[in-house]
Amino acid sequence: MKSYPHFSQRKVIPLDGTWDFTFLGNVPVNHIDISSITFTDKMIVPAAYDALPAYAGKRGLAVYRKFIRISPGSLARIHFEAVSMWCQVYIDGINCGEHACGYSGFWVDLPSSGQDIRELVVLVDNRFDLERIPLHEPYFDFYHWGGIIRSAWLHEVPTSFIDTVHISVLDFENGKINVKIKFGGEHVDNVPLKFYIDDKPLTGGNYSIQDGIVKVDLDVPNPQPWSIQSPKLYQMKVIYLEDDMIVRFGLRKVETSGKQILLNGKPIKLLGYNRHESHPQFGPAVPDSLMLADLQMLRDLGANFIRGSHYQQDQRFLDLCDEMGFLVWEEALGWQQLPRHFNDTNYVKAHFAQIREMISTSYNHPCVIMLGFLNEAHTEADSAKPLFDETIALIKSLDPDRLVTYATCRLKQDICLEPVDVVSLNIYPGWYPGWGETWDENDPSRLIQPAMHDCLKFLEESGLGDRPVIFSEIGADAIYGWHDPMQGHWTEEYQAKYLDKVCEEVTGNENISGLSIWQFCDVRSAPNYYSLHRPRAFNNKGTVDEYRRPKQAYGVVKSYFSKMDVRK
Ligand code: ADA
Repeated sequence: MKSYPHFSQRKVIPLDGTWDFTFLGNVPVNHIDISSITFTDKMIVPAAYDALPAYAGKRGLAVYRKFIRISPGSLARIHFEAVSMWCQVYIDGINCGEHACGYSGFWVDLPSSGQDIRELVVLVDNRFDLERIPLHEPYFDFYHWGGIIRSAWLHEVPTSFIDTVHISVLDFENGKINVKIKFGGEHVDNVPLKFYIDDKPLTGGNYSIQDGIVKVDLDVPNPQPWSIQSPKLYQMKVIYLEDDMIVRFGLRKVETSGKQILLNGKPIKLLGYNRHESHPQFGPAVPDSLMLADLQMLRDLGANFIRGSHYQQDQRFLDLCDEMGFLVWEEALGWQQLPRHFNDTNYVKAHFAQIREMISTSYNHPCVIMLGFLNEAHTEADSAKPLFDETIALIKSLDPDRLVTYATCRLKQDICLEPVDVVSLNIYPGWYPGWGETWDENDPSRLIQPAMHDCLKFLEESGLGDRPVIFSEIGADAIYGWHDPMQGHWTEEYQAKYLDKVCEEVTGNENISGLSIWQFCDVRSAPNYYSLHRPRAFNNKGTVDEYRRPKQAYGVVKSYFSKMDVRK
């Protein structure tokens, strides 16, 4: 499934499929002689090589090769939708660039050549290396895979070409939009452009370029809003001589009013789940059909909201959310970052780069209503505040029509919350200690609702009660198929009881604007000592297991969410 943008004139060739492959293992990246590599295997793109039994658990340097045909003398660039965790791209032995964030899309420009058959080699590394790959840490509670895990595309472009088309909705009811086109390649002062909506001509003319950008206000004919129950989407095609780009957008507005989140001017309660991109067979490189199956289950549960934890989402998934009417919180890669990160220039540079990539890549999705970052970072630390303030300011400047938030698990010590639009709380009363449980406890789920009330009271008293609050993570592990009369931790019964209390509170309390249960499905976690808390080295808090088999809690959540009818 080709995610947007699409192209009707530009020559775009898919690079998915079989590549030559070899796994070099634990070798230094800066002493690789590309010309002397022997390719001993094959690999599929997209795929995570370490999700395949032959390379399961292996960490090291892998090398991919594919011979590609590029029209002699033409300019070409490759769009990698995601390579995990680090890569370096070579064409005919020439280093064309590298990238280090396993879930973020990026482009690599290729030098032109008189040859038509070109040798494309990609070094891919899934080892942890804070110098080269500062955004990935081995302590995160999800597995870090290796490979060209999302699709790659070869684009042949003219000397001056369309780089991005971003659509901002100025007035969703009357269909007023602003189209911002960024150009790449040779500098030009003005450009002839034609605009089409759903293939019908809208307007055209010569436009002067300011700082490589053209901005045009346009009116969408007979505008219909995008909503959960009626997710109306439009295609905008921009033609620039022999180049073009087709993006898809929806007319919708998201804002807050006091404690409420409004979609198209109406209050909405967000009810749903955190979802990792993960499956035992595929790792993070899940097929389209699994994405659809997950969304069909979430729709069956009555959910309208998905937090894409904890990294940039697959564009195919966001396209499906646009089409099926889901609201999404997308966030940049992060998990409990520490002061050593906040004070590390290398880390901070990579952090802002991935924020920019995320915003540019997902800009046109109506489903994305909230942007987050740095999940559960140590926001009690003084050194966190400047980074959080700067990050929130950057997001607001680049993407002013979306809500900004981050998930905190340290509310009472958090010093960074002031600028957020929505307060998002990750709490685990009744599961992890620290919420008033006692050793002779026989039902820690009794602690859940008091803890939620305590958070709300704290927010009121600390001046943060003036905006929406959502519980962005709350849940309990259950081993699929484990039933026990004691109904203690790890049983399906305890998880069902736990989520019954969570959903009862959220659906019955008008001061709570949303919930994303942790989590939709069980996912593979880090294979280190942390696994002592992770039976099977999985995070088992899924309402379905890793094969999407429903646990007892599924029926409980479905009964509450469906009663709220938040998909109407
Ligand atoms: C944190 C974290 C999640 C997961 C969860 C858990 O809230 O954000 O990724 O690790 O805890 O299951 O403990």
